[in-house]
Amino acid sequence: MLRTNGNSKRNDTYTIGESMKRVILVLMMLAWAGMAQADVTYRVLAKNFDDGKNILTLTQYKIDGVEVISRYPKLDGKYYWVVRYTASRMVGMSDVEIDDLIIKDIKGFCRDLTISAFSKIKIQDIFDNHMESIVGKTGVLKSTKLQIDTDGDGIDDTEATIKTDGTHIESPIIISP
Ligand SMILES: [Ca+2]
Repeated sequence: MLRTNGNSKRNDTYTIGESMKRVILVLMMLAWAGMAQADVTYRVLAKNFDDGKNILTLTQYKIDGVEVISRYPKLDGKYYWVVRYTASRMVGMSDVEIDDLIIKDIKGFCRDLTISAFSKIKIQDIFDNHMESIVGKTGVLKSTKLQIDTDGDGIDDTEATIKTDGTHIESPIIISP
């Protein structure tokens, strides 16, 4: 049927092209949203000297696109975090090794920020949604067991079942060969 109508065929092709474009656009938006909303990014803003003794790196961090606020005054309107390096930590290193050392430290802080952001949301979720049945639960522990070394040879040989009233029952630990 399409073959007999050139216009119809062209319209179908056009429609498929448009919906493909829409799918690609949606995928790109999802990818962008994913990148912008669930990550920690860093940008090294500057290197500096501390009274000629230490090298400082000034690094800006963002969690989900939101700047991480620090106690330092802003640099060009940006918050930054400082790491200090002494010569002794960098002596003998190549330029690449020095870069790697600094980036490793920065990524360590990114890791801390990720864990902290994750924990903050997760703990709230657990508290709000996964502890419905804990309040009101009751139970009892009548005794508990201790493993002790009665002859002082460094190997526990006796198990004591102890109670809150000061009584206990001892039984030997059978060590299987
Ligand atoms: Ca023993």
